Amino acid sequence: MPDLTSLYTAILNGDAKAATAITKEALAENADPLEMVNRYMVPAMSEVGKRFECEEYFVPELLLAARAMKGSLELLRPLLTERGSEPTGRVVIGTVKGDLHDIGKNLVASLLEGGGFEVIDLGADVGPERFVAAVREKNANFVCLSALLTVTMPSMRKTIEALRAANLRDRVRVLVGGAPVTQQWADEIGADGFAPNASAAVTLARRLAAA
Ligand code: B1M
Repeated sequence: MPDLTSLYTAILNGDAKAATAITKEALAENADPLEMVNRYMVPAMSEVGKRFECEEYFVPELLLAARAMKGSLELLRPLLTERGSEPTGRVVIGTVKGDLHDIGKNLVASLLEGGGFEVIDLGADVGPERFVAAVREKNANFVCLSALLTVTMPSMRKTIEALRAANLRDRVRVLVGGAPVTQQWADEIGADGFAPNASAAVTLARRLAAA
């Protein structure tokens, strides 16, 4: 694995052009895409968050870093989603209502695809009624909810309640995740599981699919 500190720095600086070039180079040198994500790209976004918190960075810097991260992820996506032919399960995924953060959710979606799941990605700012409609239409057996803001976490509970009201709750496993989400929160809102990161989400979904 080449030293990709420059990828970390490019994302931190919001330099999408450099991030894309470094990603291409690394892939040409057979770097492991998942290791690139976990060792360099996710830590860069965490540092962006820390700088935002201490007012060293503001929303424009967040947007630039997100653009750089997304550009690199787009190149890695085909490698992260490679899988065999038989789907392990069908997942409806989305970031909950009021929340526009979609980078982590996209990563979870890619790894789930790579882990053998068929994934229906509803995007960000998804209301409970859209999750309900998608589960019904697509006959999904998993729902993955992402939230990055503490103020949007209650939308997770509302989505679970909406699934219950539509008599779909027993048909699906609901998994939750996102930076402010915890196992305790998952238990409190009646979710079936919590995953702290994308790889853990795949492990959990596979375990539940096999149960
Ligand atoms: Co925002 N933002 N943001 N932001 N942003 C955070 C989340 C924040 C923690 C920054 C901070 O203060 N340190 C803070 C939230 C504070 C809080 O609620 N406690 C915050 C804020 C305040 C805001 C705004 C309100 C800022 C403003 O406008 N004043 C605003 C809100 C907009 C809205 O959503 N309505 C806002 C906007 C934005 C941007 C649009 C500029 C941009 C998002 C761009 C995009 O996503 N397209 C942005 C960014 C980039 C961030 C930070 C810096 C990085 C998020 C990220 O992409 N991380 C973030 C700081 C941080 O998280 N430390 C921050 C990388 C990503 C790979 O990690 O998303 O955690 P993450 O996903 C992980 C796991 O959490 C897990 O797996 C993923 C991969 O391992 N996971 C799941 C995620 N979803 C899962 C679902 C699952 C399982 C696992 O299902 C089973």
